[in-house]
Amino acid sequence: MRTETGQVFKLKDYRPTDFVVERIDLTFELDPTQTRVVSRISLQRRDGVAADAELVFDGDELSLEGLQLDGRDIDPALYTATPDTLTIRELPASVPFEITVTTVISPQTNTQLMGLYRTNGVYCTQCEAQGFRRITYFYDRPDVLAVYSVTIIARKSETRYLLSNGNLVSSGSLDEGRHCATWFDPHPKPSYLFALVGGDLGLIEDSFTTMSGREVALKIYVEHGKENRAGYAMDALKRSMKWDEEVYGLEYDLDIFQIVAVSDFNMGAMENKGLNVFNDKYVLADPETATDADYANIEAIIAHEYFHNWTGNRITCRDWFQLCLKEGLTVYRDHTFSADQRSAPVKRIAEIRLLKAHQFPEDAGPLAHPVRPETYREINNFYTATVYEKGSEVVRMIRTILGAEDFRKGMDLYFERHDGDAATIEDFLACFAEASGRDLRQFALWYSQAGTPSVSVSTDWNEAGHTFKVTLEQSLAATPGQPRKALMHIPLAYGLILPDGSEFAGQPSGNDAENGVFHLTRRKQSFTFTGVPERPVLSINRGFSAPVTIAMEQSAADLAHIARHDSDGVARWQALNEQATRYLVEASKLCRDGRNLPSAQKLAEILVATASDESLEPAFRAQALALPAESDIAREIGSNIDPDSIHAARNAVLSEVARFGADVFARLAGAAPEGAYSPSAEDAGKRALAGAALAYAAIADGGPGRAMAAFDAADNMTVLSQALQVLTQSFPAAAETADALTAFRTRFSGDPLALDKWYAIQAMMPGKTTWRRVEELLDSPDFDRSNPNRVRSLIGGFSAGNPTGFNVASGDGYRLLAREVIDIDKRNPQLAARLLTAMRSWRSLEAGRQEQARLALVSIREAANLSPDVSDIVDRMLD
Ligand code: 0A1
Ligand code: ZN
Repeated sequence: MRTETGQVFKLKDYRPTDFVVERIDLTFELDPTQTRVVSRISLQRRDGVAADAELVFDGDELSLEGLQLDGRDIDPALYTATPDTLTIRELPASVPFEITVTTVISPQTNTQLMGLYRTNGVYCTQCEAQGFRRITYFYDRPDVLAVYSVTIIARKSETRYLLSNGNLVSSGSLDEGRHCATWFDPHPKPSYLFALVGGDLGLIEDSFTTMSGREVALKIYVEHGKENRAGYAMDALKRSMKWDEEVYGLEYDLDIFQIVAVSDFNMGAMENKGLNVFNDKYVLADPETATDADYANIEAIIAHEYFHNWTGNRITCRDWFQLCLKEGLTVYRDHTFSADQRSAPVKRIAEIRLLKAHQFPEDAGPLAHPVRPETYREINNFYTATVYEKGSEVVRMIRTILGAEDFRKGMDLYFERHDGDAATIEDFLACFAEASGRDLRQFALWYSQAGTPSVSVSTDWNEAGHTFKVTLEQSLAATPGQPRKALMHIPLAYGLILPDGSEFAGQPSGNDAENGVFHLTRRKQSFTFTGVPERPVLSINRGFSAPVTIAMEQSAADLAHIARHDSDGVARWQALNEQATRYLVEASKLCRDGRNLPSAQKLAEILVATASDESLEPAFRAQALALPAESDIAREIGSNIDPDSIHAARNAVLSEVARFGADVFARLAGAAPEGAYSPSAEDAGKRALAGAALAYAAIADGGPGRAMAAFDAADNMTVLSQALQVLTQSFPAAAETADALTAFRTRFSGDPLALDKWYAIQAMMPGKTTWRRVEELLDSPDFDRSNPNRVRSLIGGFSAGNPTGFNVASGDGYRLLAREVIDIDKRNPQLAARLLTAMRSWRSLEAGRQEQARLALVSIREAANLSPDVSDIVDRMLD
């Protein structure tokens, strides 16, 4: 077990390796506890490197079994091997040479799920970011690109399939019931993209003909008996391949593309070249066990990993500081793919919600870091919402600034110039600057400055002169390590909506606005529109063109005007959401002070009107009905947060809306798409609307009858879990709720993914005693602490998805999390560190809870043998 070393890695310290690797030939003899790995590496000293320079390879918990130079054992005096480095001295100065490294590793006892491990009897690897060094000593860094040949030897009985990257070269039988396979990947790649799988799995197959007419074999491997749940993933894969050809002209480049679904996985999925490994949650779906959201996630993640083939694999990162080069860009690509496959505004609304829920709090707290960090202690802790989601927003802004045509030119140049490279953000930006002739130097600050900029907006209507002036002013608060910030380039899409709902077409003065976008580059800027016939309403940051917060005094009537008339659907939702947020923030504060709440009638009217507006698509109406979550309200309040008053205020509003729209909700709750279940966006939207309406209708009923009836009648997981959530959220103490939970458990006891939902739904039940329920569930016989999905469902669901339950004033929620983090850290540091980030906003709580949270964090910091992962997070949180 690695423990904390306190080492800090810095972007400015980057330098290339002393030796260049050309080829690596790996042979694995698979065995649960004694897997032998022989690695033959062709190397050459880099030009200009001193003749006495040592070769230093990375390792992690390794022990060396053999070491040769050009086939002959190396004198032990000429090398030093520790569990985490192998240093070889006196190597040839000018001629190429070959090093052979032998290690023996134990996949069965590898509980970190990094390197080679076993999950449900299947051998599988996870090498990003630094897992390869747990397999063999190597230059485990992304700028070392080599051609890999991999031979796998294993017992036939337990490994029907032996897989690695690239194309299959040969396979055959060996003695003693063993067999072997050799794979060759012609595309040079970094070690983090290496993959190996050996297991007895089920398989579904298909094929795809690329735009140049090549046939690619498509294979998805799943646990036996689950083959019929992999069809949607296969369909999503083919649509992704087609989309990348049509939208970016990018074709797949091997004869085979394989996906393996495993049940123990730390993240969502991994883009290993030609052999993606997936958390089975993001592959397996059928109507009985998966929700519409699960289908949408599968589509997005299949696309994401496939798109990495070009943005990540063909062009990779020079170092881990550049992680957003592949992740931000690939998230941007999967977002636009999903928008094209589904309703674009609804997809965008979901993205905005997610960004605000996860990235904004990260950027506002102790874990804030730039999209491209400049230092890290543990790279695993930088697979964050900032790198991924804000990274994607930054790419989206480049497109907004350049326009579609120049953006595509920039992308083309990037592929043309950097194919086969390990590149940097500077390389990436240079392509867009060159393709468009624009200066992106100020824009580049989005990569280096952490924090969410704030833009205050004021307007001035001159009735007599028919002019309308918009003044924007930007600011950016200090973040850890960045006390002072430079001015950013913020592109803000806008519209001026006239009283009749039409849009004013004129341009403002000056040249800081272009194609409906204000370019805010100075601290304060004004834009004056002339010849405006009547007082317009300003719609700003349309479509969330920049990931900023907007501070503007805008009347409820103006927001309602935007909500009704904006030509941009996302902006209409933004206005509705703003109105709801304002009311809820105010109500929560009044609740905290023990005061009466004002009427929510106006809000109720607009929500009910939107819900029943048949001209709008159902998915949009469902989004409109979803009030800001308790965590959204807390974020807006910002400090001295009392989660109980937020909960009470939000419930009061829900009740008022429910009562006001009771008839509408009762009608909508009963509506369902016609025919058999289809995961199409259209049907999913109808179910989403019915589900949102059911929640309100049940509140208006004041009892669980309607939700229980929906639960009993449900013929798919979406409707079933919606009904169960209405029961657990609104009637936690009802006998019906207990019955429904028992029925759900009985029905899905043999289905881990469905059972995960049962754990998560209970973990999110509001109230002061939920922590006790969570403790009981931790002791359930099927609560498997080694399965990350199960752990995330229960502990993650509780700590990140249950504001009142987790933040119970006694501190029991924090203590529960602390105990579990310390325990999980012994086996799986990455998982433990990620769970702990649920406490990142602890300083914005009211004083009593803050103190309880601090004590829990201190108890973690003082625990023995903490991993670098957890100590990095806890130290930053307590700093
Ligand atoms: N590159 C993957 C994410 C990923 C990162 C680290 C992992 O290690 C456990 C696994 C996956 C992606 O963006 O999908
Ligand atoms: Zn990715």
